[in-house]
Amino acid sequence: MKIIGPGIISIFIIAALSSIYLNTVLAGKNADSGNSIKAADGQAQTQPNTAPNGAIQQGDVKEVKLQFKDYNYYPNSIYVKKGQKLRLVGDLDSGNKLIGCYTYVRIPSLGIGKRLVQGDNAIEFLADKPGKIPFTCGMGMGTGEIIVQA
Ligand SMILES: [Cu+2]
Repeated sequence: MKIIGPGIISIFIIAALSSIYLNTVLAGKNADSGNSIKAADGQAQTQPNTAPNGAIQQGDVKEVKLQFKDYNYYPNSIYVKKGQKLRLVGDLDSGNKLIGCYTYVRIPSLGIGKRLVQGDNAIEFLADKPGKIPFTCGMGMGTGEIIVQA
């Protein structure tokens, strides 16, 4: 035990030091590159890509900012791929923010009706079958559709 003991301790020290070293190297890498983040579980996460229509695609979640423009929702045709989660985030702050009953979004075929408020301004659901999903504002003047592509 007197011979083995110090040996085991040194192995522990080496392991601990190399772990600290690796963490430092990885952290340094993350600070430099904006494209890839190594998560704690070792899985790479991709930064969101901004599409021309302002939609953000991130993993299997598509995030779309929902605004008010020309007396309707903007965008009012929202494309999502089957199997993706769609996260509609209501704009409540900008010059094109949702106003009045447009802050209440109804998606009848999904049984969704929600008032978007500060701190709780998103609607998220899984687009699990292809087709068109109509949505309206609280009073039905504003309309749009979510097109789920196969
Ligand atoms: Cu309305």
